[in-house]
Amino acid sequence: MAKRALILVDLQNDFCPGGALEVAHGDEVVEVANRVQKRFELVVATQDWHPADHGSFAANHPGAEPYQVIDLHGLPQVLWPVHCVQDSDGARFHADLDTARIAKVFPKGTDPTVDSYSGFHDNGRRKSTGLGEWLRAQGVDTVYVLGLATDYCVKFTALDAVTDGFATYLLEDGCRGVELHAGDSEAAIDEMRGAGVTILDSGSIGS
Ligand code: VGL
Ligand code: ZN
Repeated sequence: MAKRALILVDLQNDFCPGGALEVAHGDEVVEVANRVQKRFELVVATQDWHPADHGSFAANHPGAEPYQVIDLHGLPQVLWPVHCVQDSDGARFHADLDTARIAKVFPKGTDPTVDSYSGFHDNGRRKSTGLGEWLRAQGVDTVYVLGLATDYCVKFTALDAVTDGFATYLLEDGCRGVELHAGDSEAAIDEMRGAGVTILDSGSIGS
């Protein structure tokens, strides 16, 4: 029998309307997250959790503007508005998210020198967040992913799950994208599908 876990990606205020890095309709996925949790015996969450001096913040690069791409210690880095600063309101989970069944939260993006879109590894794949090892220790071989944002953290989390050997499903209606460029979310879905992620709607896994 497959042992399944649900991974809730970055369901945080800063990625919801009114937040510092708002994703259009990002708050709409909270209902999906709450509804599908009961289909899983194991639920985990990732949390974008940056120190104020994080290298992904445009504000920390004099003269730079948000959404510009720079080289950050050898990796291309989109510069973002200051978001999800540790212990700030913006970094907290959306107030309507049911957190009672979240077995463990995996913070990411804590190293100021490298960003971490994936819930598994930093963008340079130098360090693990511990998520993959923890899931394996629980006997998990299958993961379902939803959250924010489709074209960044959701995409890289799902791709890493495949790379790490998990059977990987994406609940597409439980995701919304940043869409820096129109079509980014659709391209991300195509990329995930091409890598072996099965794309589903939350309605297809029961309610
Ligand atoms: C994210 C950009 C910067 C995300 C996090 O959660 O998709 N995007 N930090
Ligand atoms: Zn971030």
